[in-house]
Amino acid sequence: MHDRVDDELETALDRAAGFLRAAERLAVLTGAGVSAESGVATFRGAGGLWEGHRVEDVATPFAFERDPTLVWRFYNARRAGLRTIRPNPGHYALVALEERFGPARFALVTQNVDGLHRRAGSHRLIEIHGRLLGTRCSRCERPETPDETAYPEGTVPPCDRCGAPLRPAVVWFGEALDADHLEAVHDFLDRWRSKRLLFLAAGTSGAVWPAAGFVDLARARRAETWLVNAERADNAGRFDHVRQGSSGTLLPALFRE
Ligand code: BJW
Ligand code: ZN
Repeated sequence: MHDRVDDELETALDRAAGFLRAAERLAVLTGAGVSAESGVATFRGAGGLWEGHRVEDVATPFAFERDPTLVWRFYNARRAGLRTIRPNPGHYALVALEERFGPARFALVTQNVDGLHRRAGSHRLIEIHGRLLGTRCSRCERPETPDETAYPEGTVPPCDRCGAPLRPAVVWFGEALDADHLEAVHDFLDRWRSKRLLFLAAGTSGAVWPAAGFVDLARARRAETWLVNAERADNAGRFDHVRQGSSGTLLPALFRE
């Protein structure tokens, strides 16, 4: 027999499935929580520190200028951690949604740099905070290259063109997001404005901008907005519907047929 909590969840699941059936376009924003069940550490909340440093202290251009070996140590450890992890049911649910909506009516905007969405099979993907397994020059225009290297402790790789320190191809605090990425987000939201839009955010604390404000862009286009997150996100009040729980369980369940 179902208890009250089960019934409430069932009602929410039915409502979400109803919204999804009615939607004609789907924009999804994901954050670190979606990869938590794959074993990737989140940035904030429990376990959000790395060797006592806040992410705001190691993920900035100033930190890299001040102590590039410390910053590389942080990224080497995270690169090494990627070797043993796999996408989880939350990632695969988003692949299924992309297949269902088709490439033109689906966009997955991720703040995650771990590459798990791509490994799961998502194609319509905008990686707004870059890639952990990419390297670029901190000074010149040397193009980003795929790079899985975890560099030896205490070393900083030099650019083969200009000799300046290479850096991970991620977006740090105080750095502008790639203009092409922001344009792609706006283009998707503006395309077929007459078609009903659903905006779904999952596994993100809503603490980091501009991603935390994408829900407002969607609302301005009369989207129905949903948030699936383990804890109350900073921007939860901006969503029409908020479901608390794990994305690995709720994404496959909420949007089942
Ligand atoms: C689960 C779960 C499970 C757990 N299931 N859920 C406006 C107002 C105030 C400040 C600003 C503003 N505009 C810009 C700023 C400054 C700044 C900012 O936002 N600061 C805030 C801290 C206040 N933003 C920037 O600097 C951005 N740049 C910019 O705006 O440039 C403007 C500019 C223009 C022109 C010239 C120059 C500049 C850049 C932001 C870059 C963020 N980079 C990082 C690091 C990437 C590289 C790396 O990985 O090392 O991106 S920071 C870090 O936070 C990372 C993440 O992508 C990002 C977001 O975190 P996320 O994904 O939300 O993770 P968490 O850990 O915060 O939350 C996880 C959630 O999951 C939790 O809530 C859990 O409950 C939940 N969860 N398990 C479901 N199983
Ligand atoms: Zn260079």
